[in-house]
Amino acid sequence: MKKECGIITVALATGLIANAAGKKKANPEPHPDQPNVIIIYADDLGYGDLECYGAKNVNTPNVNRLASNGIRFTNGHAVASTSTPSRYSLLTGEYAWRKPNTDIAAGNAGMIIRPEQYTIADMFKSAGYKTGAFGKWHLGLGDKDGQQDWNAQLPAHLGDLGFDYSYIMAATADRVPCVFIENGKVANWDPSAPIEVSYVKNFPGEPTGRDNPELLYNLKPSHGHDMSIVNGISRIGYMKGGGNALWKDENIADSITAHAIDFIKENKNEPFFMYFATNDVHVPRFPHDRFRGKNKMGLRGDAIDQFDWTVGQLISTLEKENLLDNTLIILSSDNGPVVDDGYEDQAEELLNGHSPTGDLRGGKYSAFEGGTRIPVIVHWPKEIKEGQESDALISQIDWLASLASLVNARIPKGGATDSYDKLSTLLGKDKNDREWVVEQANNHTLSLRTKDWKLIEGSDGPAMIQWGPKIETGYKGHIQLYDVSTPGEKEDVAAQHPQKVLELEETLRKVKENNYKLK
Ligand code: NG6
Ligand code: CA
Repeated sequence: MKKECGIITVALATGLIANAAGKKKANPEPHPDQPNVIIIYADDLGYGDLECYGAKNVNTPNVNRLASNGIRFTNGHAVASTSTPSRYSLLTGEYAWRKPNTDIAAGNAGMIIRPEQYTIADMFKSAGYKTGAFGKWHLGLGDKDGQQDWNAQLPAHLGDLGFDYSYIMAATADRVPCVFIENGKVANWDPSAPIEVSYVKNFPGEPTGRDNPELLYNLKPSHGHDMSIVNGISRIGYMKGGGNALWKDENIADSITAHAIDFIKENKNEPFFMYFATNDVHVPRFPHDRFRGKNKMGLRGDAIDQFDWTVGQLISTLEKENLLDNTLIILSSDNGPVVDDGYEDQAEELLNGHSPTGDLRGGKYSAFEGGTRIPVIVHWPKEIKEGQESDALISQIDWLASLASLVNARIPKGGATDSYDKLSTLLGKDKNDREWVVEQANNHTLSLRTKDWKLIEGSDGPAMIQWGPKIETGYKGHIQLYDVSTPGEKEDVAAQHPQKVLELEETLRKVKENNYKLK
């Protein structure tokens, strides 16, 4: 069931704009000059993984071009150091830690954002935009965990969240089901191979990575990822069937890019919003053979190069359609980088001096900066001067409200409550720092980050990730304070600055209780 009340409220709130005579009239039509908006959201791409952020061993000319013709942000933050909570927060404007069951989702999780919740797609739709989502979803589908019938239309999907069109992977490439879902149905569904999925037990007679390593002709796991085998790669979870609908990892980037290009072409005459979430550079890294084996860092480097190619395809489509000038592109990542995240892809051995986090400490999963400080590039030739750099403190939590301000959408009461309008900073009109940003680590430790300081809550987690990746978590049994005016979080200075600790602790407490509003 679609959110009837929500729609009426949004339509009333946003459909009224002043006409030339100053009278209010209902106007669902977008303004003819409204820009298209594309969020290009990479997966696990680190602060140091792009040439324009200092990386040496990769080829990212297309991303570099966006940066040099737009704004490169050096103090941009994702909301969490893993995918599901980060994406939840970006898409709803609500911190994931306020809501249970927003941790890394299984491939058969029920839809985490519920239909009645307000989303960034609802916001754009209310302003007359066509909305599309492509690539990695990882926020569940269907009404209940594990109850999906993958052979029929799913009862709850992105169409219920404001997306007119979607072509997505249910979770991640390392989680079953390994099929694309188009508008809530398995794309290219194969009646001869009905799909079954379980995260509890295997289906009789189906091979697994654990029992049949001889079938792993593309990639072997280094930790975990030893359940069902699809395309010679074992995954997390069990699945049966799929037949022609099963993806080939080497074609994932091509496939989501082709669908996104079609969406751009089909909607070139009206403003559109596109959430374009790549599978790159998440594991299993198995890019197309145009890229595979080409980068000296091996598959992780190949995946970064493939990500850049994808960006180039979108840019050249926009150029051909004469849309580039009035399209706002925001390029970023869902969380910080990880090197070995569970497959023998030699990412560790072949780094060749490359530092995925740049000079930040920690990485994906962690409470340190490497977990959440990510590249952010904003490009909009019509409105943004080229060659800018901004060190303003910004967070992805604010993108919903900022973009609402851009397209004159009014957010209904109770929607996107943690998101603030920071549009002028995002468009480079000022360099005002957010007063603070809140960040969530894998074990739910929260940090409060200001321009100069970072407070990390106490927690009893281990100092290092325990299951494989060699990453410092940033967890300690007591509060830590770092001076982040220089990178690296080298020394905990909580003892030297008790007043600062108290002040930041108090702010974080109020944010948690939801009674601290930004100025
Ligand atoms: C972990 C997976 C890791 C990755 C991560 C989610 C294992 C051993 N590790 O549990 O490979 O899938 O979840 O990554 O299973 S994220 O970027 O989508 O948050
Ligand atoms: Ca991720």
